[in-house]
Amino acid sequence: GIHGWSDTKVRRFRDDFLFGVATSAYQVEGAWDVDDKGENIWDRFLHEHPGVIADGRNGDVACDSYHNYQRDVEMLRELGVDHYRFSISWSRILPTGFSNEINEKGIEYYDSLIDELIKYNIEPMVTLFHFDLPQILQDLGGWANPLSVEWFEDYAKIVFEKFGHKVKYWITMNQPNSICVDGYGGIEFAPAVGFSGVADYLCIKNVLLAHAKAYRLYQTEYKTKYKGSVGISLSLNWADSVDNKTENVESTDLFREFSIGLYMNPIWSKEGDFPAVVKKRVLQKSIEQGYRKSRLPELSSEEIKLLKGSADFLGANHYTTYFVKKAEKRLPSPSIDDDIGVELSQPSDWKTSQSSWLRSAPYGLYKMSLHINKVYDYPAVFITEHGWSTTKGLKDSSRVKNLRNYFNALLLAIEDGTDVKGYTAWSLMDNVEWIAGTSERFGLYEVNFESKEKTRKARLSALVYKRLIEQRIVEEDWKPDNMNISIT
Ligand code: PNW
Repeated sequence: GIHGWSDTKVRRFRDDFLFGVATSAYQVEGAWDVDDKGENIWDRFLHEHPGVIADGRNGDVACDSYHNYQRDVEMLRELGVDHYRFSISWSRILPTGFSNEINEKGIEYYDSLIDELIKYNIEPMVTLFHFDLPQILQDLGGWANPLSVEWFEDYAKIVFEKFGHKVKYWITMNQPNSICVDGYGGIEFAPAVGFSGVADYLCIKNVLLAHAKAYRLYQTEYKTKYKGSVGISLSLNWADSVDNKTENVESTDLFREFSIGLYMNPIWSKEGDFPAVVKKRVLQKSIEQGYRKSRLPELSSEEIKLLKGSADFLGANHYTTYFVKKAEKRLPSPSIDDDIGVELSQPSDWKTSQSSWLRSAPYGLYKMSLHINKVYDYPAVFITEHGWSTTKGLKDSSRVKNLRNYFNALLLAIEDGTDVKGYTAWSLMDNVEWIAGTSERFGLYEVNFESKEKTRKARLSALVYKRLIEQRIVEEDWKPDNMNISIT
């Protein structure tokens, strides 16, 4: 049943529930051209268009984690986390994008990081792809080229060969919707193709197939030996109708099919394939627009089979909730926005963060969980990202409040049957927030980007998270001031 939000029961995270923090390669490593690393699409995009970055700071140096990984692991030990989610930079280990040339210095870096984690009993959770495609592969069309599926499989094979014996948790892709809808549909995300309604759909198909190929590769060649799990991280924000007008309720259903179903159905639905309503809608619009067939490419029956069941867990990146309303104006077409035909908003009384798209709505995590359970029959879930942005400063009470409220929602979701294995906070530390540069800070640790050493300092939220991991409850009389911990 659904619980009230005001009961006083103390809920607790199971002892085997895993707590961690996350980062990604481009956002923290720096050393963009050090030790033979190849150029990737974020290097190229921000070098060519420095003006798009809010504060002008790109990932050339970032947190310099390439040289500071021991300090990073020290912070993980301070926090007492069970796992660390980081990503491997494809072009750091394969400078040509292809597997013909392996950069041993790149391999050494990840080896050292992984060994340091294992030394302190911290489980590495490795993302294979977090937005940073080798530029040379982009020049060949990137994820719009169906051959990208093979390129990714080759890359995954190298990674599994090199690190498979040490890593038990794998994530193939981070947020296909960001990769495709933002990067191929839009222009504010590398590679900034800007061909919405066409390139985004080609990309989604190939990214999902590449994921599935890597999953099958692990299953056939490594699973028996190494016994790890392989999942994919999807952007799973919740969406509710702005009111109960039929047209808005229907638009909300459609929006969920395009933002959740499009990525989940091929892997987790009984029938497999893209959602029928999405296929129908894009086909109809495409024909009206004079295309010979749907702009959304089909999945063949083999592809449907390959994708179905191709994940050991669902990596859920959850940040916020939106209200949905049927679009009043005609949107530019073709585009995925026009195919969906909605307007999104957030109520003004939801607490704001430093990011325009991010307001606090903890109930949305709860409702998202119920939705996933109902539609996909209680899949195993790992929260692979959840976070909050602020400005500089160590007293991040808004992050602490957001964290605490979402943990209460998560505990309710678990009580109602959601199979959540763990939680991963975004992020361990401030980093390069794509085109927001360092103007939006997501870190539990603050990074001083002006300093040569990129000094890290614990924020209040780091101490609160540490305490929560120890206690495994969200304390009843919790307030930053009466927690008996202080920041210096
Ligand atoms: C994620 N939204 O992106 C990415 O995986 C991280 O690399 C990024 O730093 C982090 O979240 C914070 O932005 C998102 O609009 C971007 O809901 C946008 C949304 C969610 C996640």
